[in-house]
Amino acid sequence: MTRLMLAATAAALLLALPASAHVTFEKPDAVAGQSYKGVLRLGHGCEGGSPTTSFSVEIPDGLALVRPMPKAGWQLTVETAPYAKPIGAHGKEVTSGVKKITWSGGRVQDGEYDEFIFVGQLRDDASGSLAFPVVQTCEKGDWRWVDIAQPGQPAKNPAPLLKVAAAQKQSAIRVEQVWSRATPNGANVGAGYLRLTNTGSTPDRLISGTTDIANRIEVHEMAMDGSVMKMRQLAEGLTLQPGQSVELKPGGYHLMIMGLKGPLKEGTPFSGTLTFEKAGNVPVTFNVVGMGAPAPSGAAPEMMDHAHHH
Ligand SMILES: [Cu+2]
Repeated sequence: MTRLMLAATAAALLLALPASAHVTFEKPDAVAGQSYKGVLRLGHGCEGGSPTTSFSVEIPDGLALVRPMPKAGWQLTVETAPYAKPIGAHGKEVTSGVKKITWSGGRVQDGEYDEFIFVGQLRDDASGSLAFPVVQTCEKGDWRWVDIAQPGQPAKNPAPLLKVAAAQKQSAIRVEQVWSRATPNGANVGAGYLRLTNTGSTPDRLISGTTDIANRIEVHEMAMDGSVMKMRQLAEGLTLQPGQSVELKPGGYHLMIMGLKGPLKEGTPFSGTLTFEKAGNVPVTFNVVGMGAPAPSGAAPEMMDHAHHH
């Protein structure tokens, strides 16, 4: 047979299969880092209408902590293997888990429909299409749903695919009490204050900021220079340890709003963006209090007054 004839035969076989031929997931979309219930749908027997007597599925690395659902009338067996990397569960490190599930000894007639179910946890870094190769064994013959489509070449017997979307990144940095003071006409700098809390499990760093109403936002600290309190830019940014809460307040850490394009006016809030090493860009809105007004209630009390000289 020529290669062309083989291809034509394969195409004819594909066309001969009913539309529900493939083994597929009831829910083929999932989100990284979330739990997933996989329902694999079996729609037909093997060639010649032979009834299905065994169904096995391989679990890809992207899905961990897998537990299969038993089926009445079927014997359940699992194969476990070490994970490429451990995964945390209930405060413990889990280093191995289910890599293959087989339901056997049951019977699904060709004209019947059945489901094979498991649950698991998608890893945080799972992405793209995860393939779950399935072998469907019948009284006569089997179907191996193990093929992966290549560019320009559809899979003949496709493995069930689960499309995993990246997790929506939730910022670990909590920003509260964002405020500033009105500035006199002609002033080219202002100050910004707020409370930052790192609710995550890794350190992060406030590096800088931007706002439409000025050239840039810097992170400053007040420090003793001999007997004189002076401020200076934190070139490395302000580090926030996990669980740490830091007040940026008059007399302490503060944001320096550099190159004001106009005066800051009491009662006219302005928006900006703070840039963190890990949390990325976090939008903020500064409420502007009067020039001589005390810190807004809830904000940190002032430790001392200081003038900014830039
Ligand atoms: Cu400053």
